[in-house]
Amino acid sequence: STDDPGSTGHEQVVFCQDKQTGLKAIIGIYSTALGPALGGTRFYPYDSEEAALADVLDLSRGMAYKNALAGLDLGGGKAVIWGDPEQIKTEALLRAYGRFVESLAGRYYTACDVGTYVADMDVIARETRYVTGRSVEHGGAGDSSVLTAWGVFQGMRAAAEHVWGVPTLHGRRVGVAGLGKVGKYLVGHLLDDGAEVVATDVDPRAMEWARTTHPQVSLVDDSALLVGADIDVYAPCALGGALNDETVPALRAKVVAGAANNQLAHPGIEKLLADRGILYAPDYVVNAGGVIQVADEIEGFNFERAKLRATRIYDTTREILRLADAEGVPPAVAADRLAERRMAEVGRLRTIH
Ligand code: NAI
Ligand code: K
Repeated sequence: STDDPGSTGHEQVVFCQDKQTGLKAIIGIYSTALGPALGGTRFYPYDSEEAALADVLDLSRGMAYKNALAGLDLGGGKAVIWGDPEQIKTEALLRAYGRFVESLAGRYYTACDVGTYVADMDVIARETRYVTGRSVEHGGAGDSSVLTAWGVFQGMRAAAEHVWGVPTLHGRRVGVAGLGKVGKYLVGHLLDDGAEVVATDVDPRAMEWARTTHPQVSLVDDSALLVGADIDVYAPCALGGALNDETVPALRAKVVAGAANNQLAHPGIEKLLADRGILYAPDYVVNAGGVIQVADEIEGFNFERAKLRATRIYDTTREILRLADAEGVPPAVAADRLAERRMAEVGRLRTIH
């Protein structure tokens, strides 16, 4: 139940209001067992305060699991600003929000999410130190899709090894749905590795990008065609819910590994995938390269160090797939267990209650 934040396991939920600027925000800290809570700020016109609260509780919990498995010394948090960014986002509102983040004295670090951008983080940074995802000019990590794509590729290699015995996509047909910031980089890594790439995007400009920069990529008109195509690996890199009651039965791939958040449309889909003999590399495990990239800013951004950390997504994915086999559970369940284990073990050292 979200009526009582105490019942959801969150450490702290902070409601922020600034009448002058119209700011209404909720900061959710699920866990600081591993370190300060890190997670982005979503700026969204929720229908109600209840909807905003439900989202922040859910997202902050998800970040705790993602950061734990990314091997970061960071806990999980997230924030939502309730309102239409087109209507109310101003310098003053973002700075008022930054002061609330500062008031938590480092228990929560923010970053970009839906509706917030690098430029917004630069504004927030004028009021607080506890912000990542800033522009390169301001000491930031810049575009996080670079290491997101690299990490997805590493997770995909681990899944390929689990199924075919070798950690490469060489000679495999990989279907990439969504040629956005992440999908574009992913296509490059796949081609470098010797994979055959089939791709699609709803945006004609993205299709044109593929046609002109990578003529060897086969293009299909929509993602339904990609799902039904003769592919070995399916990489959802567009929106959430790619794995649902329609797509899973139609899927011909043996492996699913992609960047999109919340790929499983509802609980139970992980079981449906397992029943069909499809190996699903959990989204939040393989797409952690982005948070790894922005988290590195806290230490002073170093691309090579961050890339090395994102490369370890290969090892983590491997471990999760082994654990899933050993415990007879879908990989999504094994991932949750591994994250919970790390939070409990390290949290105990830190005597957090
Ligand atoms: P983006 O917005 O740059 O790219 C998404 C692409 O998907 C766009 O080109 C869009 O036209 C296309 N698309 C939308 N609906 C589609 C459909 N039905 N079929 C085919 N293509 C469709 O987003 P970005 O940054 O590349 O992120 C992709 C996914 O990865 C998102 O779910 C995002 O939440 C997730 N993600 C991104 C991270 C990052 O660092 N950028 C980090 C972790 C997750
Ligand atoms: K907790």
